[in-house]
Amino acid sequence: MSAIKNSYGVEANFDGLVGPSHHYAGLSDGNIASKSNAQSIANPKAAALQGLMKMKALADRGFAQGVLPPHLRPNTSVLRSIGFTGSDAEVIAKAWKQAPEIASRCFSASAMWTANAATVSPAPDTQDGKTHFTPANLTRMFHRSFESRFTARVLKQIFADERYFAHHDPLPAGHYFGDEGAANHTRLAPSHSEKGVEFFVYGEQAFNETRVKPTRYPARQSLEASYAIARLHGLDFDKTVFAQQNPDVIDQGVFHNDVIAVGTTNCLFHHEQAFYQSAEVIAELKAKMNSDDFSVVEVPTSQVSVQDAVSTYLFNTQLLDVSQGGKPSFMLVAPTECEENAAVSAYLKELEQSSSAPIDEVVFFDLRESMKNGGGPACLRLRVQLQQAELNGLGARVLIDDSLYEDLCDWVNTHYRDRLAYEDLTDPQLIDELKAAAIALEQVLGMSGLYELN
Ligand code: SUG
Repeated sequence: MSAIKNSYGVEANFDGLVGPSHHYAGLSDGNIASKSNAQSIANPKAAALQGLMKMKALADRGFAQGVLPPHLRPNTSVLRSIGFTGSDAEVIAKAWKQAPEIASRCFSASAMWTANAATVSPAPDTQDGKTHFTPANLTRMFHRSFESRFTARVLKQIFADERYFAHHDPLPAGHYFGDEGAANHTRLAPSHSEKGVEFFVYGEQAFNETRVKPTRYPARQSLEASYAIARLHGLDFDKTVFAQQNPDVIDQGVFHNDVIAVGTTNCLFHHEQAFYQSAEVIAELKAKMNSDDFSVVEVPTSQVSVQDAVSTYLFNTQLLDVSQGGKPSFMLVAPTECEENAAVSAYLKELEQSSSAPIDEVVFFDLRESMKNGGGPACLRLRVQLQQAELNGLGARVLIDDSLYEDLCDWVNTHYRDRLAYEDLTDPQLIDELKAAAIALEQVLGMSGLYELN
C-alpha cells in the first residue's frame, strides 16, 4: 500500500462516528432512501463498525483520517426549550406523551453525516490565512436543525489553535439562509496547499421567487447562504463559483449536490444533469482554475441514469488525490451498492481503465446501515485541508491510528445495541445506555466535559 503523505499539506477526512441511537425514522423529505426505509430495523452496532472500518482502511493507506463524536441523544435541551420540564427522564416521558413526533426526532443520529456539519475554507483560500469553519444550520429538517450548537463546540475544541483556525456562528435560522454545509461545497485547487477555487452549489435563490427552483422536494441550500459563507470566510470572489443545482434532479431525490457531484484538487466528477446551465458552470470553473491539469469527468445519462446515481450513490463517493510524481491520479471510495448495479459497475470498470480520465482506482465499502438513510461515503466525512503543524496540534484524540481504532471498536461493542426499532426509542433504559456511552467516549477521545450540554 502506498502512503500518500504530503509534507506541506494534506486533506484530512473527519468522519462522523455513527451514534448509538441510529435508526430509521423516514424523516427527510426528498431523501428517497430515508423515506423508503422508514421504520425498518436498524443495527447501530453494525453501522458504527462499518464506518470505523472505512476510517481504518483509509488511515492504513496513509490518508489523514479523523473522527468526530456523535451527538448525545435524545436532545433534551431542545425539549426543554419548547417547555418540557423536570428531570431528563420526565422531560422525555412528557414529550413522548404530548408530542411524540418531536420526541422521536430528538433521538436522531443524523449528525453522523458530517459532510453536513460545516463548510470549511482552508487557509490558502482565505484573506487572513486561517482555516474558517461555519457550522451548517440545517434549518430545513427539524431533526437536523439542532445539530449546529454541539457541532460548533466540537469543532472549536478540536480546531482550537486561534493562530490557525477561525470559527463563525451558524447562519440565521429559516430557509432564506438554509445551509447544509460541505455537502454543497467543493474545493478545487492545484494541490491541497495552494490557493483554490471554492465551488458553492445552491438549490434556490430564497429571496427571489421568480427564479427556477424544485417543485416537488425542498431546496436545502440557498444562494444567500452560500454567499454569506464566502463573505464570512474572506474568500476571493475571483476564485469562487456559485452554481445552481438542476432543480429537476432535486425533484428526483438529489437532496444535496454531493449526491450528484464530487471534486477535489484537480478533478471534478459529476453527472451530466447535476447543474442548471451546466455548460456555463463548467466554463466558469475552468476559467477560474486556469490550469491544463484540471479535469472534468462528466458521466452521461446514457451510461448512468439519475435514478441509478441516486440509488447507488455513485457520486457520493470520496474522490481522493493519490497523484505522485506530477501525474494526476485519483481514487474513488464507493459504496458496495455501486458494484451491485450493472450500469454503474460497468461505468466504473471503464473509468478505471480509461486513459483520458484520471480516476484510476475504485475501492468499495459496505456502508449499508448509513446508506439506508441516504448517507454514503462522502456524507460521512468532513474534509479539512491542513498543514502538518495544524494536524499535529489538534485539541483531542481524534486521528485514527491502530490504537484509537481498537478503542473505538471496543467502545462500540460495549455500548451499542445490534437491533433498534423505532418503537425501542420509548424504552427508558435506552436513555441510560446512551448517556453511559457518551461518558465513556469522552475518555476515549480525551474530550472531558464534551457532553455536559447538548
Ligand atoms: O439529511 N438523512 C440525512 C442524510 C444526509 C446525507 N448527507 C449528505 N448527502 N451529505 C439527511 O437527509 C435520515 C434520518 C431518518 O430518516 O431517520 C436523514 O436525516
